[in-house]
Amino acid sequence: MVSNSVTKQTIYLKDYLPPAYLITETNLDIDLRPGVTTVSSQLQIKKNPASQDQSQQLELLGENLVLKQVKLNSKILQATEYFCDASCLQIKQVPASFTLEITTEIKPQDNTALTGLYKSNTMYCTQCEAQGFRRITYFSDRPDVLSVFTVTLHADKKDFPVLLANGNLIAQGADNSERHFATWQDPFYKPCYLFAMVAGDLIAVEDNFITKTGRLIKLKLYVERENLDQTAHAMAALKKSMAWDEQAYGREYDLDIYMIVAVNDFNMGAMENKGLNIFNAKYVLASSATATDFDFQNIDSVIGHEYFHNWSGNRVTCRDWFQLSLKEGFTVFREQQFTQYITQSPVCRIEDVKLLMSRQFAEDSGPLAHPVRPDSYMEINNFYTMTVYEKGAEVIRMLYTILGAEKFRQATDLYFSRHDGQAVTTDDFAAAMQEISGIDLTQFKLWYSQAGTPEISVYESYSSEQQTYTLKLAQSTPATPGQSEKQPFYIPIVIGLLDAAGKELPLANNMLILNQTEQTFVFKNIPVLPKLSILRDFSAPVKIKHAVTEEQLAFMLANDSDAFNRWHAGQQLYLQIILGLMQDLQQGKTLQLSSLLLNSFKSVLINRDINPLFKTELLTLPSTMQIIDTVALADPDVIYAVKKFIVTSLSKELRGELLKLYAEYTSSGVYSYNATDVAKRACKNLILAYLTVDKSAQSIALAVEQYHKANNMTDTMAALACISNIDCAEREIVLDDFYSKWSNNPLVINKWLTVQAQADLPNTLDRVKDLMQHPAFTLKNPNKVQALIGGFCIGNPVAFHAATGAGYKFLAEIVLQLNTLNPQVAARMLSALTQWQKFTLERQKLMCAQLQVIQQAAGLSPDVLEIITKTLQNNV
Ligand code: B3K
Ligand code: ZN
Repeated sequence: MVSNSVTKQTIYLKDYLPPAYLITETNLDIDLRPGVTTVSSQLQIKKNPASQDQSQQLELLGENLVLKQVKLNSKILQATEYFCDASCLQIKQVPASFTLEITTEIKPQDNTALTGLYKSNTMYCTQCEAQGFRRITYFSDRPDVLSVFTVTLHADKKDFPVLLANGNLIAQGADNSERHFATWQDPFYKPCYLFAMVAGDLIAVEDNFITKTGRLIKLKLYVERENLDQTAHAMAALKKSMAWDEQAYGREYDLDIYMIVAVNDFNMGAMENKGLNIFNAKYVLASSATATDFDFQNIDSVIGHEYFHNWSGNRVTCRDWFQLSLKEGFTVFREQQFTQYITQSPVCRIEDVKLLMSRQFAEDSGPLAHPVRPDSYMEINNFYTMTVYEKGAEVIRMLYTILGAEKFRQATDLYFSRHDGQAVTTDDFAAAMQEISGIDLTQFKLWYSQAGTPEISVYESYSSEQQTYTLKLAQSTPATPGQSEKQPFYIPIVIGLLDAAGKELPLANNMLILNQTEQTFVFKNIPVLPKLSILRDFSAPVKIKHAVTEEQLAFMLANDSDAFNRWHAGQQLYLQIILGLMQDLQQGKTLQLSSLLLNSFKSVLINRDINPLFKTELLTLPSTMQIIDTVALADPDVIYAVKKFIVTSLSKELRGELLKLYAEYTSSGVYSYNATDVAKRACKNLILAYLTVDKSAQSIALAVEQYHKANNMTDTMAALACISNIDCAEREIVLDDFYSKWSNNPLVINKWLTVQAQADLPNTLDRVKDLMQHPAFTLKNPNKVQALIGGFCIGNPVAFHAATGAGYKFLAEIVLQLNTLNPQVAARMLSALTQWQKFTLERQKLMCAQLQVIQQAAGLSPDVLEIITKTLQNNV
């Protein structure tokens, strides 16, 4: 470990102990002033009867606080009666039950880490999950200490007319002629990570929701005045979410008011604070002029996600941070079900799995692989990962598949009622599932404790004499850091069998449970050699190893009745062809487009029975990241050349059909965000990308025409992205035009930054460097960093992984700057370098050199230090 870095201990799940003291009531008084903010707390504390700890010492956690005073049962403590340092406050001798009053000072205006209490432009706001509350006051900052909070805020009346905290407003008034106060009380016991407060000059859009028992809930969405016209979609999403959670899970909202505040500077998407969600403005603000279809869809998902946390997270919370997936995996699954319900499209599942396959699979096979329930962490913020969220959701989905909808619902009812008001574990969740289903889930729970993506090898045989079809499945899971040996998982594998005409063969049971290393399943009365459709709807987060010919894949792409597997067969087909062409290229052969690919692609393209949104998925090649994950020692330049060859060839061969469909899907009507129009726009814009790949004058004209005619942001951005990939005179003209139209809307300008960062041009890195100097950019705003730096380093793998190593050097410099400003964002950007072992040896060397530059820098945050150390130490 580097000695000059901030050291932080590794915390282990096995060391968990219940808290020695409980804080039953928390009264906070927060006096917001320009120089210093004073936080006075009054805590009712008592010994925890469940704790074995016999000592009478109380330890509270703190960070970046200036302690002014401590009182125990109204008596001021002398410095000798307590110990206080940068990270804790210890009181040596406390009674079994007492009142503690603490006064601390903080400077939110200097807080660029955006955790704890900080300022976003002129507004004060908070982010406490996971461990931000300790940056506000000394506290038992752990999720299993639940308290009733009463919070009084004081601020200048003119600059901060709106003062909000969790729960209900119970008092408000003037402190003097310039300052005012508001007192909020949240009657529900909650851990401090769910505390929130906001003070600002905001305006609220209001609506109501009537619950299933007839209670009237006031809904308030707070935004800056100029954004008032961009709130309708978010409000509608909230109402849809509330209704869905009642119907799908029987969950009713509990407080009388639900507030959402949109904030410009926010480290992630949003936060589920009790009754007062704080949102990244990106997931609230939308109008047809400013937001793409994708933005509208994200708003539905994120609003739903945070709302669903009110039960899966808030009413029933986590015992410790190792249990994070208890609330996140389950809530992502609930959000996925909700999105499926509102869109009714197979594309939902495809999108979820694409994310899992391109990002989580990579994480699971890299140096940072960890179980859904990690065993240890140095910085918990590094564990808000694809594994905890997305694989965690797949684990819940498998339970749903195994139990069936009805039993699953009974089990969640039991879980919610049994653990309401408690801080619990993933074992408690599984216990409810086990009790209702009667299935022993001991082996299933390995999904929580074992990291790595299982690989399932498939072997088939058929006897026409006996009319039996035999399926042999073998599972193995590669070693991951700290886990060299793996036990077999309990895996639900949903299958179908098709005859030669593509018709389903009836099966008594289409869900196989693979729970041994090897298993054989025999199907009787199968009249013909069937075609296997395996892992339907992606019934488990595994990789299937099955030797299938390109012809078979083309057949499944054309015939499988399972939409997901139809898409997956297409992806496998593209992948096999891409891998073959990559070999040809490396052997110096001339590339040739396979007629099978051309014909399969064409038949999907011209098929009138396929919904255009589904068609868009079927016509999209696997992402570069996914191909990198499939091959050993990836060379992104080779992947790029092959993908380019395929897209260019298809575009050339099918230009007539593409142009015809492009015209057909182009609507001249008014913009509306509805399933039919969204589907047509998506397909049309994919076709535009195919058409413009030849960079011809005609193609440029087509994209420029779309850019100028567009009456919505989806079409505008799609056209801009195509033009921005071409080095032509029109490029700068439209980019300037876009900037001048939208320079006053930071969210829209972020799209402009991304489109340039993702450009398929040789000088993109220079452009990104220039844009960092542009007034539209600042490293202090996470959305801007994500848009420009993330857009390049994560969203443009070919340019980032340029053989010169310039992209790596660029990222290392940025990570070091961000390390001091905002460690969470620094760690997130660093993820682009963590997959170094997947690339060519030359690139590996260049990436490692930059990882070492970071490692040797002074003052690394625990966030960056943990990732750097594991990335360099763990050979996979
Ligand atoms: N629970 C928050 C994430 C907090 C991240 C802290 N680093 C948002 C969500 O998952 O709903
Ligand atoms: Zn969440």
